[in-house]
Amino acid sequence: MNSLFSTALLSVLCLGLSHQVHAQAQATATTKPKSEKRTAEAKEEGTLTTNHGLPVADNQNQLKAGVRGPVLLEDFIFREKMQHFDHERIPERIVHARGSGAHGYFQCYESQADITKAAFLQDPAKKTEVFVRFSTVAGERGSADLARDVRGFAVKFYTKEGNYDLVGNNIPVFFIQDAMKFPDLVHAVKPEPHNGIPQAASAHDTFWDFASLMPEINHMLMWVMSDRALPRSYRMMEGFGVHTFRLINAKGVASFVKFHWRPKLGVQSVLWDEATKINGKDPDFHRKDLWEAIERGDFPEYELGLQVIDDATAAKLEFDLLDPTKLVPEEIVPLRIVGKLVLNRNPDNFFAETEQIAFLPTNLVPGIEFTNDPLLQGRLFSYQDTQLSRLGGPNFHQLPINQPKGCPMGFGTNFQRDGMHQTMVPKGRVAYEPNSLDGGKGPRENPAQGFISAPEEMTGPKVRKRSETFGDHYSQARLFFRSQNETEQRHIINAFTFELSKVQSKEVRVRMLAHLAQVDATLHSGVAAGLGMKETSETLKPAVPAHDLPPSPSLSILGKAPKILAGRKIGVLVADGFNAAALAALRKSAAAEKAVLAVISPKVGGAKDGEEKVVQADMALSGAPSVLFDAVVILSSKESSDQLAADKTAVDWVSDAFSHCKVLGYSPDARPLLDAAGVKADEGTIEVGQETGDFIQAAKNGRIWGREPAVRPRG
Ligand code: HDD
Repeated sequence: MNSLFSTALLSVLCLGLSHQVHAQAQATATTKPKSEKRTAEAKEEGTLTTNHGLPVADNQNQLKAGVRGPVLLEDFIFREKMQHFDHERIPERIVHARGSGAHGYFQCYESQADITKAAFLQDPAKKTEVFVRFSTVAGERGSADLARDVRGFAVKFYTKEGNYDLVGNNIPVFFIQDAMKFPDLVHAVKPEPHNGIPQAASAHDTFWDFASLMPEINHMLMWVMSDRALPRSYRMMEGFGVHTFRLINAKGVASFVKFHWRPKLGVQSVLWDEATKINGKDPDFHRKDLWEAIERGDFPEYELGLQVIDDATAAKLEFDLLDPTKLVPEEIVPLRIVGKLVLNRNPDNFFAETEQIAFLPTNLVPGIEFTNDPLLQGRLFSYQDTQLSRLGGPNFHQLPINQPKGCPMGFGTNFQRDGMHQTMVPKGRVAYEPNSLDGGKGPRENPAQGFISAPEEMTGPKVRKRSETFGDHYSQARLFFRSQNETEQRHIINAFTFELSKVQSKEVRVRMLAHLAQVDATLHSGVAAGLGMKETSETLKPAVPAHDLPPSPSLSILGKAPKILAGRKIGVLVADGFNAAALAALRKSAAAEKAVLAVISPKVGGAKDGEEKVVQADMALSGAPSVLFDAVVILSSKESSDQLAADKTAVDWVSDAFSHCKVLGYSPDARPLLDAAGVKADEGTIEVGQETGDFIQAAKNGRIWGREPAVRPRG
């Protein structure tokens, strides 16, 4: 029987199965009764129904005129099911469409009453529930995690004074200074409208055209071209409130504040070449990493740091605190660490929670206020507005994930009524205030506890104008670039070169080079050389030329990388005849360091150790490229190493690990594979047997950056 015929016959047989057979099969597979004496009521309990409660007898077949006849329009059970399905999707977020969320809590270390009256920052014994959503910005909902992009870091605190949302990013500055330009920025970076290309990428003409015409973007460009835009994990990423906010204490004293999240695991990034490969082999890399860490009880933690700035210090800063393209160096205002955020529970349902959560920068609590930052001021309108179309009306606060569940008053203790998707049933005849008919039982305003905006003086003419104090677009870009070490600077140069190489308009490339020349001569010459462009870039005469600021070491990721393996992943490639004792020793050391170890073998069924015992693999070689791991080990016999040396997938596994500067452990017999992969001995290539100490120590120190210029000069 040929295979086409047998498949066809099989499907006919399957279609012929009666619904009873299906129902029986399902009962055995999923709902096997615990006791033979299953009662009629118990069966009723598990009965599948329509949305209106009608029990469904057959969930396999439409209603037809004869078993081989057409479907009847009257099949309301089918129509209801299909209609619900047809409407399952809601509009994706215009930005930050792709995200991943988690529940957890926030706890302050001590009362912050001296600077703010916010209730969730007062009592160290109190845990405040939170939901956090991490996201990429430009890509659509189905795009890949490792795009070169900013990451969203949005935290909803369910406080007893209502929800407080800190809707931040993993980069402390922004592309533009005024929200008026936000739609233009997003249109420029999103896929080009005529052909919808490219997805989740800034490397195209419209983004760089816009960038080259907006000098205020230059500081942010340094960050997005740096490895900050390629996080290793959401667990290893900083977060920032970006804008300057105001804190107000109970006495009414106000100070400026910048919010920072610091990951306990330190900041870590991947290389651009790794990012592009991860996107292909494991596009959910970040989402899976977060989910799996929480599932195994390895709860991501971040500390909340505040840069508190009094008015006198603010007046001395040489830039305007209201300008969101500027940061306050930590060397000038150090962080005050005030509490921790722990993510300890995965969502039960992605759509209901991660997709339907609505963050609003207007969700404030007494003790925290806005400033006049013109980017923030525009956000105050945009988020509430976008939820109306995304979540279908003004009652999105009633969705369980958006309800202010920390607040004893609950939601809806006011006289707002009706609207699409109203799920409450307000009682009584009174829906207004003041009134004399509710007997004083209805809600009333409360000046003692309610939110009162700090009485800030407002003066000035009505103007559409940018403040001159926002005029310096290059000094902090230069500060960032010059605060990076040589490796980090090389990565920035390579990123600009890659992105601008994808730009077809030469005029745009020339304009961008002119900006880079203002930022730093090495940056400019590196990118110009990478592009092979000799055009002069001397033409730009900025209104405020860059001036030198003292470097800020805290801006370098590598400068402050912790020497730990916690939360990192070691990939061990095992092939037949490998040394079982070495694997056991590696497992033990990895566990001691709180690292995760994954065994990879040519086949997922596993490999035989030297004693012929089969050890199961966690992943097969073809689905587990070395880019998924932070450090790698190869354990094999001489014979299996010879075989792998002729297998391109295995050779790539090793040569990628080497050229991505990873620490590489190997059993002596694995040498032929290493040679085939072009591995040259250095301090990061380490023999592993029962003794694993040197390998672990080297892996804790991080990548072997000294390798990079020779093996991967273009990134
Ligand atoms: Fe925004 C979503 C962060 C500027 C308009 N933004 C959104 C999310 C984050 C940020 C993390 C995703 C929230 C979630 O997970 O649901 N946005 C920022 C930061 C900004 C910023 C840190 C600058 C400092 N955003 C910004 C401006 C505007 C918007 C200037 C418009 C005036 N942002 C939106 C939006 C989104 C959004 C269109 C899309 C989905 C949503 O709001 O709920 O309204």
